[in-house]
Amino acid sequence: MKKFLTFLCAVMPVLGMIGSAGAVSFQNGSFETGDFTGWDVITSAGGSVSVVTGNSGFGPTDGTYFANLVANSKISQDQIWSAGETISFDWNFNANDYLPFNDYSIFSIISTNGSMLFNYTLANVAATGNFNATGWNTYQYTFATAGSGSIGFGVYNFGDTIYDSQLYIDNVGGTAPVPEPATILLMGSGLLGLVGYSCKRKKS
Ligand SMILES: [Ca+2]
Ligand SMILES: [Ca+2]
Repeated sequence: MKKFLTFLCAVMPVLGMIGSAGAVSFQNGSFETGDFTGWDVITSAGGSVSVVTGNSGFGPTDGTYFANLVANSKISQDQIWSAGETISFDWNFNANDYLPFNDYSIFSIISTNGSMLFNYTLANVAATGNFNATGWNTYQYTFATAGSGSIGFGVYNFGDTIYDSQLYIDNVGGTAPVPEPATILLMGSGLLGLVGYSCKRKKS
């Protein structure tokens, strides 16, 4: 038993380090507080946001609530991420307009230094169809390099300021990177070294 405890003492700090290399952790990523606690909200030109239990026949994909973004509005959170980390979210674009008024919705990542790292159109009226909804989809994004910045979702009017389209968001979260074989090897040899060290100390 004592030996096992000694082993645990040696291993725990290393296990701690594995998880602390900068990981995305969304606050209130499923909007289950019933409001936008943890989120930054920006609205312009008739835009509005709300947290709802249902809209236009759609319910949440996780829990009781989801975010409802209308017209010109955006929600975001500042995060720190590590290379190989994946974030995931559910989205549903409800096009409440007709072409050529090509309202659109985006997923964006803006670096802390202000540069746009990723700006992706989730859907627009052209792709969805006049007055159509995409239904719920899941989108995943994996960071190639470590960094920090603002991760956000937005919906925008195009060509007019009426017939406001909507973007629904739910179940926003991140998963830790899967260690590469080389990393596992390194960690393994590190653990062996630590165990060896604790054994040596016991003998002397
Ligand atoms: Ca939810
Ligand atoms: Ca519109």
